Amino acid sequence: MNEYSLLVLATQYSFTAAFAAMAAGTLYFMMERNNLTPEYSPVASLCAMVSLVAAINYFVMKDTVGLDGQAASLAGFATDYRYIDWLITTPLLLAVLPVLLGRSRMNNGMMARLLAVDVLMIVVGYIGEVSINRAGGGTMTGWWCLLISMACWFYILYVLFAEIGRALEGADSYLKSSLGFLRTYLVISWVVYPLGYLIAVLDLSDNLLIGREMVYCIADVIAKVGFGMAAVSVAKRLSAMQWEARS
Ligand code: RET
Repeated sequence: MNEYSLLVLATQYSFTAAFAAMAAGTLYFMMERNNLTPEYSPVASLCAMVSLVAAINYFVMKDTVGLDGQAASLAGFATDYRYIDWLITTPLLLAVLPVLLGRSRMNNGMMARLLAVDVLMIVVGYIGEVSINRAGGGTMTGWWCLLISMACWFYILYVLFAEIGRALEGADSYLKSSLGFLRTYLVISWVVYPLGYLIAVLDLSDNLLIGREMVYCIADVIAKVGFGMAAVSVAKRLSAMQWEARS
């Protein structure tokens, strides 16, 4: 039981690394905010909020996982922290796309529906994960929650691709291609999360459950700081286009 494991050690350190990346991201987004027009500055504000919330959560999480290469230390980690983080950050991340799309192109409560369904997806996923953790393996509740949460995820995909796709018809070609890129980035970077849940509900090996935490740390940086950097660079270009059109 007291066996030293490199996988455990790397996973433990990945929490500290993710904390540092989120903190650096926050500083970057706050500074970039000054380079945007008022219409697009919320993009940088949203990204800074996302990385700040994550930095705070990682600051707390890193102190609960230990740094000793012992699986027993990592076992004390509460997945609940992750869900608290996702509950706050995923709606903020999703809100970036409608802001870039522009108020005039948004339709009947697109933003509100996106955010509500996203929150439902995370809350239901949390209920499932808690039931799995309590039972120490897959449960019926866990499977039902997966099903409902996946349905929410598909609804989000529908809004991102069908509705935003329609809203982009006739839009400027740069806006079309950059939003197309950002939504694809978002979808791909979010796929990791339901896969991590599957590892728990299928009750796969302990090493996979440990590795899952390291993958989540990396995925979080890609989905938050990486996505934010791409979104801010789009917002900068759109801001420059606005300035040019005005001068
Ligand atoms: C759950 C439960 C199982 C089904 C699905 C899920 C989706 C989770 C997602 C999380 C995204 C998190 C991000 C965090 C950091 O930036 C809740 C695991 C579909 C999509 C992007």
